[in-house]
This record gives sequence, C-alpha cells and structure tokens, in this order.
Amino acid sequence: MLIKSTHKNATKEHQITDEKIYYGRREMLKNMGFLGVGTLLGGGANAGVFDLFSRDEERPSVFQRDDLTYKPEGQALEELTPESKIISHNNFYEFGAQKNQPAELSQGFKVDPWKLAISGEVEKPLILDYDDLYSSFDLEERIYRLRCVEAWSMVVPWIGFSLADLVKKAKPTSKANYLAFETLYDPEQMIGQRNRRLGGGINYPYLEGLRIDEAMNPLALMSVGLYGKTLPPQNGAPIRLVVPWKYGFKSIKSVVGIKFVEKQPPTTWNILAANEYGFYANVNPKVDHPRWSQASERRITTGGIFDQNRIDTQPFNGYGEQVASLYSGMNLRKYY
Ligand SMILES: Nc1nc2c(c(=O)[nH]1)N[C@H]1C(S)=C(S)[C@@H](COP(=O)(O)O)O[C@H]1N2
Ligand SMILES: [Mo]
Repeated sequence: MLIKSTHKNATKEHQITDEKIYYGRREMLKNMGFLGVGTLLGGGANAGVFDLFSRDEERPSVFQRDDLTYKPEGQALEELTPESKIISHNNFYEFGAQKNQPAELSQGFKVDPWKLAISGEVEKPLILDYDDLYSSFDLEERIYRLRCVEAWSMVVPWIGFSLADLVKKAKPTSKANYLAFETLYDPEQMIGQRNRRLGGGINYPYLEGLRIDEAMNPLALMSVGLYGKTLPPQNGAPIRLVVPWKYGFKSIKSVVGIKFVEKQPPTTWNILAANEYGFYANVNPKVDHPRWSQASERRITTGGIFDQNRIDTQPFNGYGEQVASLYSGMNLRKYY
C-alpha cells in the first residue's frame, strides 16, 4: 500500500519518472516560465525560486510514488499548476481572507496530534489520529481541476483516499442522508477565528456538507498531500476534502469532524450569503453568481504577466460523465 519510510523520517527528494506528470524541479521551473522565455524575468522572480526551494525542503515527502495507485480515470490532463502557486494563492479564511495570508499566517500550525471524529448515524463511529490519516486507507494520486467560485482555477496533483472508503468503514445507518464536515476551531492558532476582520466575517467553525450519494462518488477525495508531499497548512493540513466537480468552497480544509446526519446540514458560505452560495455549488457555467459570470475562469499557470489564461468553464468542472447522474431530474438553477 503506502509509506515504506514513515512520514516522520522520509526521503527528501520526490523522484518521478512518469512523463505524464510534470514533477521535479526542472519541470516546475519550466511550468513557472523560468526556463526558456521566463529566464528573461528580473531578480524578483528569481527570489521566488529560492523561496520555493526552501519551502520545498521543509515539507517532508512522505509518499513513495511506487506506493500510490495512479488511476487515469477522471484525471485532468491539463498542465499542472506549479506547486509554488498552489501553496501561495489560497483561500483559508481562518488564516486571513487575502490570498497571500494563509501561507504566511499558518506556518506555525500544529497538526500532530490530530483527531478526526466520524460520528452520527453510523454503526462504527471512528476516531482517526494523525498517523491513521496516512495509514488507514489506500492512498492514491489524483490530478484534479480546482475551480473556485471566484472564477479562478488550478490543476492540482492531490494525494489522498476515497471518501467512499471512509463512509464504508463507518457503516452508515439508513438515516444517514448527508455528511456534515467541520474544520478545527482553535482561535489561538487561527488568527482569522479571533479577528473578525481577518477572518472575513465568518462565524467559525467552517462547516460544509455533502449528500451521502455525492460522498460515495469515486471522485470525492480526502486529501492528505499534494505534489508528493504532506499538505502544507495553507492547503488544509493534515486532511481536507476535495470535491472536484463543485466550487472550491465545498472542499473544506483541516477537517476534525464528519458527522452522518438525516437532514441537510448548514454550510458556511450558504449561511453567510444564501443567494450567492448554495448547498450544492456544482460548477455550472450557465448559472452566474449574482455579482459575476461563471461562464469562464482564469487558469492559474505560470503567474504574473503570463497568467492570463482565460478558459471556458465546463459543466461540473469537466466531470459530468462521472457525476451528472447524481442530479438527474434536479433543477440546477434552483439547487445552485
Ligand atoms: N476551512 C476552510 N476550508 C476552505 C476554505 C476556508 O476558508 N476555510 N476556503 C475554500 C475555498 S473558497 C477554496 S477555493 C479552497 C481553496 O483551496 P486551496 O487553497 O488549497 O487552493 O478551499 C476551500 N476550503
Ligand atoms: Mo473558493
């Protein structure tokens, strides 16, 4: 299965041979535009390279590629967004509502020990501790598009396990119609939870939810890593949900609770502005946000002046084949 070397004393370099995956520093540099045309950039851009490398060293690479299943099905084949972008342009309001704040303000975040409690309408309530997150389930690498409701997007090589595996392990009762997810509440560590302005006016903890059939869809992922390494705090360490066919806000970070419930649970952005953010939040180019169009998106690639890639948004973020049947007969304009 996974992790021959444990995550606590892991190998440093993540070696990749698969040509389809743009790993490795040379490839990252190429993606960032630092090889070829990008070498014309000035000193500021070069400083960015060193930042990237030093952060790279700090984060243990705990996953051995041989230990991961690679399932091409449902995988985005687009060019990966460079790791430097994925870990520096974030929405994680617990650590500040500006895109650059989570990377800066989450660095001391303690994730070990951790407790993820699976509770509610299940026959087998579970508590997963930090080590369980990496060892209780088969880990896979999944390359998914991530489409934020703000109309930017990335392509991220996640590592994680199927949420369906966790659901099966917990054995839901017949009353379990929804899953209610909760992020850690720890105002001492999370500056946005003790400073209302930094936290974007959200009442914490951050809450999300899925219908149980959505949670059972093979695309729904519990992620514990990206780019071959454990998740950095700003991306939702140590474990976060990834639901690639829905707007990014559904993909709740730093999860401490998953409760199986009978009724549709309250969700953070829906509580904040119900007319703008629905429970379903399926990516839909035909249903605009009240304040902007959802027909297209800015794909984050190399950054800076090269980062002007405007592309059409796809229904269900391009995963319609796998998930559209979940919503057959539903009015997706009403259930946005
Ligand atoms: N707890 C929590 N989870 C969260 C958020 C947040 O503010 N708090 N932001 C969401 C939004 S709006 C997006 S787009 C994604 C961003 O994930 P990323 O920073 O890993 O790209 O995380 C989602 N999960
Ligand atoms: Mo988002």
